[in-house]
This record gives sequence, structure tokens and C-alpha cells, in this order.
Amino acid sequence: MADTKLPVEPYKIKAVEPIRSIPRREREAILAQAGFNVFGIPAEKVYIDLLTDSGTSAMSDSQWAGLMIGDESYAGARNFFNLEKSVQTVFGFTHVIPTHQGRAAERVLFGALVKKGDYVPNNIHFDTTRANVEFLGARAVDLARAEAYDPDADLPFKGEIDVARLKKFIEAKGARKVPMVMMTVTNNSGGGQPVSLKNLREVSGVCAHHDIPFFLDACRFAENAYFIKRREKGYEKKSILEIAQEMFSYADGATMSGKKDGLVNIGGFVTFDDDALAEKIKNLLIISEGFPTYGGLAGRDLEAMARGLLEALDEDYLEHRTAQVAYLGGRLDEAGVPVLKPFGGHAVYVLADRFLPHIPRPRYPAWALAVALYRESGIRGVEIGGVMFGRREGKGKKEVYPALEMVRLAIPRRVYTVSHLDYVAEALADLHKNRDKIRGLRIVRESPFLRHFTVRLEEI
Ligand code: P61
Repeated sequence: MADTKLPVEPYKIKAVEPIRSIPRREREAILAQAGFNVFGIPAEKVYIDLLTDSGTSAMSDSQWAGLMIGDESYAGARNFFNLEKSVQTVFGFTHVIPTHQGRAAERVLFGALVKKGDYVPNNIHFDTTRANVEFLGARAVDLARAEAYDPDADLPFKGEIDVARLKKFIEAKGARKVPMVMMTVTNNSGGGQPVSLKNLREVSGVCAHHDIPFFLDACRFAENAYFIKRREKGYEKKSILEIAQEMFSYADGATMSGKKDGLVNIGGFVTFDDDALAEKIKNLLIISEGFPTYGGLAGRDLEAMARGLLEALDEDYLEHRTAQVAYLGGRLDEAGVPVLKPFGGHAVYVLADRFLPHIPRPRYPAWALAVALYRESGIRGVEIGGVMFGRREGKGKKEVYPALEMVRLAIPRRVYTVSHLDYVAEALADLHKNRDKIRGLRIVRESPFLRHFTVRLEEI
């Protein structure tokens, strides 16, 4: 291929979906109506949607063709066996239990393993895993290495668990109080940062020593495997499949949201070897998700995921995907917009507290930046900061904020082109020049779990 710095698409476009930019005054009215919450904005009123890379992928022609061979039988549809085969090939575990998405896999797994008073360590829990652990009355504990919280620490594997802290933690609480350890690959809440095979091996050793099951939150396992190939010594010549297989070989199982590296719009699963656990989980599954060969999905959804999981291992695709993230991150960096480094696998994270130093944390600078970005340019990002992760503690219910205050610009898979990314970079650079005009917000209404979905705010 010609030598170019541009992330050149390894696909051509067969179907197009129109998008439209609406006038600024209309966006202004929509924001007020939505309680200044970007989750409340109708998607048709968004020009470039970087809210999430979850469930927003474009499927391939092979996946669309796969929909037509969806077998909608209640039990034992052929597509379940196709999915089982794909998962067994990549993940290597015997039991494959489909669920409608990642958090449902978490719910049934934790429901079978975790009880009140327990502790579940992770590098950094994503909000749904945290919510599912806490809903059971257990504590979700983040044990990422210290640099994960330093947005300038340019490390190849910034998503890793601090192994010494993990050991200490288990010894202090007692292994009986730790029913499982998780590791999120890549570490979404810490900037989409990968973990190394070395770290996975070490964590696996600690868990085995204490006889604690070790599970991967595997949403972005293919992106993680790609970074290992590029960055970990000795793996340059291995295929992405071989690296993924080695990653899972250190774990006892995994939960998966197929909406990320499964390249589908809906779907997930939990996979592992333990027969007794399978029985427990299937019993929980039947109450809410459905029969164990469909788990809340149509046969066609199972087929799309069976194919998507294998497509996500394609190296040209992964190279392009990570190059898109690095391209947008690089353009923002050049324009003086503060961004987390290094650039991760699925998103660029803008450091909102540096972007808006005049807005104090209790006035939610990252939320304010996400609101301003939509108002000025029709782009939707998501706050990963004080509203999503802030918690009220102690008697006075004083709000405590997470270390990082960011706006995440998540890039959907195979959806946007370089010119879309250029538009985003230019919009943010303009916003940065006029940052003094951006105002903070206060919360007027919120719910106790995952409050960012429904919270309403007003501008100050
Ligand atoms: C995302 F605002 N992530 O990043 P499900 N683990 C991990 C995830 O990233 C994840 C899930 C488990 C989303 C979607 C999302 O408050 C929010 O299939 C590392 O979404 O259930 C999902 O997978 C859960 C966005 C989720 C949010 C919750 O954008």
C-alpha cells in the first residue's frame, strides 16, 4: 500500500445511511428539553455520534447474509452452534451461554458467584460491572496500576492490574471474601488501555494460588490482542487469534458484550469450563434472558455474532481501527486540546478539567464540555467523569469525584471516514479557542444507579 499517514479504510461502502446537521438554535432547544443530558437527545438530531462504540458497528456483507440463515426455532437453533464454535475457537472454553448483551452476562455470572459482603477486584470496573456487583451488596474494587490515573503516563500497557496490590488485597480480606477477580480488556474507564500477556499471566497465578476464579471482561479483547502484537516482545509474529487464545488461556472464563468486538448491534455471552457453574447460570438465565441456546437473542443475532467475532480478528481491520483513534487523537493534540495518552483502542479521551480549568469539579466540567460540543457542532460524546462515577459519601453525602474527568469520543467500528474525524477535530479545536464561554452545570434530578442515563441538569 502507498505510504500515508491517513487511516485508509480496508473496506468500501455498500449501503449508506444519511446523516444531517441541524441548525444550532434547534440543538439549543433540544438540549434544554433533554435536561442537558446527551442521552436524552434523539439520535436523528446528532450529526456525528461518538456516544459509544457499543452496538454501533456497521456489519459486513457476510454478517448481513448471515441474518438470512437465522433459524428462529425456540431450542437448538443452528446459529447457536455456529456461535458456540466461534467462541470455542477464540476463547477456548466449553460452555457458551448467550445473553442479550454484556451486562446480562455479568448479572447471571455475578448472581451465581457473588454474595453480600464480598469483594470483586478488577483493573477498573466499567459502570455496569460495578453496578451489578454493588446491586448484590458486594464491593467493586479497582486495583489498576497507579499510572492508569495519570493521563500523561505514556505506557504500552497502562490498563494492567497492580499485582502487588492485588496480592495484598486478597491476603487482607481473605480469599473466602473474594469470589472472583476480573480484568477488563481493554480498560475502558481508564482510557481504552490494553493489558499485557505478562500481566494476565501474573494475575492468573495469584488467583490460582488462592483458588479464586479469574474472569475477563472481554468486550474489546481483539483490540487488546492487537496492541499485544504491536507492543509486547515476542508476539510480533503471532496471529491475533493466537494472541487472543493465549489471553483467554490464563482465565477461567469471560463475560462478553458482543456489541464491541463482536461487531454486532446486540448480543453478548458468558463462557467458561465449570459444569456446576453452568447449571447455576442456566437456571438464572431462564428466568430473565430465555432458554440457554438463545439467551434473549434471535437466531439471526446469534449468527451475526458468530461471524463478527471472527471478523474482529482481521489484522487489516484492527490496524485501521486503532489508526483511526490515533489519527483523531493526534489531530486534537496538535491543536492543543488536552487528551489522554497513549491513545487507546476504541476512543479518544479529552481531559475536560484541563480544557475547562475555570469550571470546578462540583460543576462537572466534562459534562459541560459534552454539552458544548453538541451545541456548537452536533457531535455527541459522553462524559466519563463526575456525573458517571461521582458518589455521595459519609454523613453529609458529600460528593466524591473520580480521578479522571473526561469526555470520551468513542469511534463506532467501520462507520465513519477520515473526513468525519477531521470535522470532529476541527470542531473541538474551535471549541478550545472559545472555551472561556463554556459554563458549568448543577444536577436537578438523579437516580441511585447509573445516574448519568437519566440525570437532568441546568446550566449555571
Ligand atoms: C460503552 F454509558 N460499554 O463503553 P453492554 N464492560 C465494558 C463495557 O465497556 C461495557 C459493558 C461491560 C459501553 C456501553 C455503555 O453507562 C453505560 O453490552 C468494559 O453495554 O451491557 C459497555 O456491555 C457492558 C455506555 C454501557 C454507558 C453503560 O459505551
